[in-house]
Amino acid sequence: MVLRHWVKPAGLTVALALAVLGLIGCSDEDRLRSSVLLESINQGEPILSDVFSLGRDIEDPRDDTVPEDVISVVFRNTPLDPALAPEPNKPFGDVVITKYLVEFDVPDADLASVGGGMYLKISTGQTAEALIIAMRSGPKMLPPLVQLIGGGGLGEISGVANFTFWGKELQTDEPFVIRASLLCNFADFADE
Ligand SMILES: [Ca+2]
Ligand SMILES: [Ca+2]
Repeated sequence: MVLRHWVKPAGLTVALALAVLGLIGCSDEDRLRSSVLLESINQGEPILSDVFSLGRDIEDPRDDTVPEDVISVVFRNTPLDPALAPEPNKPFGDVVITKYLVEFDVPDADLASVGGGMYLKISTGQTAEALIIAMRSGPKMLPPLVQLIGGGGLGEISGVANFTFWGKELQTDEPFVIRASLLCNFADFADE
């Protein structure tokens, strides 16, 4: 029975090479009905996390902020068995991403993870994009990131952001997990 073998927890994994565009791997058990891939994350670019922004008016301190980092994630839902040929919005093969977590691996910095619920439906054969918060402002107000403020982009701290997305197939509730990693550079990057 196809439904029984649709997907297994952690059966689908995706990894992005650090700072390398695109997909480098994904497990594909041929008995699975659909393959859910993280097609791109932050357009394949490292996250450039500005620890302080002068805002729209660089002269006026009243709109200065410690910004959150919001990035784009694009998932693709591909039917693995062409004979099955499920169609969008038909009973089978649609998936939904329901939760995500970002954990940071940054030398000499213990940065709080970020995550929460989300709802992104990806119909079979389709792609779908969501914007997620990859980094909150709070950790930027604490050492060591706060010490980068005013550095003019010279001081920089680099690490890795590890993403986990949890999802399920809508009709069967079969769960899956997708993981990816991306370089993340923190600095007081120049403001326009
Ligand atoms: Ca300003
Ligand atoms: Ca800045």
